Amino acid sequence: MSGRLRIAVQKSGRLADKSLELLEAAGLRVLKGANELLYRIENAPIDLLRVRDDDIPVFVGDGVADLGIVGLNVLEEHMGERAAKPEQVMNLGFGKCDLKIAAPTNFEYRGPRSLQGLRIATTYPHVLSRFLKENGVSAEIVSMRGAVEVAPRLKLAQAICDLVSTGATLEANGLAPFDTVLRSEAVLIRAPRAVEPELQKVVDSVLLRFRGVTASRGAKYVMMNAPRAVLPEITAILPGAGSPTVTPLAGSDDKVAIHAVCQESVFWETLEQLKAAGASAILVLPIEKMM
Ligand code: PRT
Ligand code: ZN
Repeated sequence: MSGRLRIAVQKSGRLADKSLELLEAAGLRVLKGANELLYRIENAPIDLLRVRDDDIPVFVGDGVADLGIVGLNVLEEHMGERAAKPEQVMNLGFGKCDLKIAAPTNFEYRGPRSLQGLRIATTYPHVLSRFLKENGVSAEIVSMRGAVEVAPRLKLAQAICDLVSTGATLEANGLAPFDTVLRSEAVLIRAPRAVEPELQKVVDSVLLRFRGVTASRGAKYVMMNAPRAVLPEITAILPGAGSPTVTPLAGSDDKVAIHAVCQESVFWETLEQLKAAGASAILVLPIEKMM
């Protein structure tokens, strides 16, 4: 292929903007040209193949694209279908939703066995079939293309298996969630065959930068001064930090400066605990890049 790496992304929909934001955050400048199918990356030999999300595992599996950004739900459904399987490389932290079993609110659910012998409507027949099999349940799967939430009202099925994020769609249709079949988010996938050697460097760099972007999201750099004696206590309070950097403070024998990268949110409560433990001059800074 033409010396340029191809990344398949959703053209429009729930993952489209977030995928472009991830690329931009990784320093890849997206040129939105007249060609609707292909966008070019200005500062790297990369083209974005803009397609429907359902086609992304197919293109990446077949090697038409080298990488792809797609919901785990779509990837898992595809895995039941095709011979050429893309490889799942990393979770990307956006597009989170759950594939759930739902039914009219008065349904008495006592675990997957309650689904025995029922008709269940879904757009995810493979994932649902795997879930039923794993739980030793036999039920009839009604495969639909969309609007699954209306199936119980139309007496097409007694239960459904569909994506839920806020739950508003279920509620509006008199349904309630009863079980989780799959927790999903956007994932990066890779073609099963190797790319040209000079493009492998581009792949490595994209992976490294995506890891950096996802790791630095929500991460904070925390600095403070404290007596050396309370160091263990302070380390225990800092959320999701590895071992902090500790440096002596000029003109003080027992006081040190403590610097740490916190992977989780740092709340006011945390700062109050640090202060109570003896820390002073506490600063919390956002992290722009991480590698
Ligand atoms: O056109 P194309 O085929 O590319 O897009 P699409 O219409 O198939 O998919 P799209 O854009 O709707 O979603 C793309 C991906 O976003 C999905 O495959 C999921 O990985 C992820 N995602 C995250 C969601 C949701 N949240 C979500 N809430 N996909 C769909 N929904 C739907 C759900 O199916 C249900 O109809 O939203 C409704 C429920 O939402 P709540 O908030 O009412 O619970
Ligand atoms: Zn789709």
